Amino acid sequence: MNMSRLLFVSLLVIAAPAWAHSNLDHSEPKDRSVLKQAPYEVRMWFTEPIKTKLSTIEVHNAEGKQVDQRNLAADEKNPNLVRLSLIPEIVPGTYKVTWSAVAQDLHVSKGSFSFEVQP
Ligand SMILES: [Cu+2]
Repeated sequence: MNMSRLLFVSLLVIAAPAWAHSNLDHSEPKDRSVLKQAPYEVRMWFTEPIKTKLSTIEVHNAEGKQVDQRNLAADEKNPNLVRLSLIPEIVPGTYKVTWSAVAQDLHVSKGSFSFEVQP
């Protein structure tokens, strides 16, 4: 086996887990966090890139009003990171993020978390 073939096989082994399904690693705001300032976006880091066109992330306030801007997109530099803008009028209260993420292998993972904005 020559070096380039060895390298190729090694890359295949390293790349294989990239097609496993994707789980939420962490988020900003964090689950159950209490914020002194209203966030302008929700960021979620997944274990693998997700298909943003097939995935859904929504943010609702306590009254059930959707307060995100429906502009879910992957970060330009980090494909595992997705961003969702919030409306500018985030007032004190509790907010719930509900998500359904479709991985490259089309497996779906779901969850929700919440955060609070203090007066
Ligand atoms: Cu999978």
